Amino acid sequence: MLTRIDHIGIACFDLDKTVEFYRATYGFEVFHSEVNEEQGVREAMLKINETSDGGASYLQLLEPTREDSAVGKWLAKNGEGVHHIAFGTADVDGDSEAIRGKGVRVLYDEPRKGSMGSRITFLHPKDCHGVLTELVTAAPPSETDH
Ligand code: V0V
Ligand code: CO
Repeated sequence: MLTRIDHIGIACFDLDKTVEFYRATYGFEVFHSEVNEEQGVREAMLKINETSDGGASYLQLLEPTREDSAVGKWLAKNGEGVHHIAFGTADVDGDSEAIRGKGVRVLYDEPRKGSMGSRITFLHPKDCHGVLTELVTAAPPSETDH
């Protein structure tokens, strides 16, 4: 069951400048940052609020580490902006299989490593009315590394 907006992924050319915009304009601070080489991103998570399911909602600012990454290709075509939305679930395996069974393309056979030790998968934007959609199961609090 999808229980929250886990994050909104925003593609940017310059992570440091974009982080500074969100800090100066809204007062959001970086909660966590990391490089995910598999996904080809350098990212900063800005926590917006905690949610009643024990999780939280974030903005995820994404700068590509290479031009041929998903975010690099998308930025070259579209410029900066909202790249994906992510729903939080306690069971990314079960929920993604159920959604696959409805005929939506799930991009990975098994969930992969996401931000802060989470497990993530993506649904093809062409099957989701133009929205690249991610499903996230957060790491248990003890495993969160930030
Ligand atoms: C591509 N398209 C999109 C899109 N990216 N539509 C909406 N939102 C997006 N973000 C459209 C694109 O305009 C094309 O439509 C069509 O899909 C095929 O795109 P393409 O440019 O040829 O690119 P592909 O097919 O090589 O790759 C697209 C997919 C790729 C979605 C398959 O971006 C992907 O694998 N994404 C999942 C991984 C990811 O995004 N990682 C970065 C975030 P037309 O022109 O044919 O109509 S990592 C992350 O979120 C982490 C680590 C986390 O949360 O923890
Ligand atoms: Co994401």
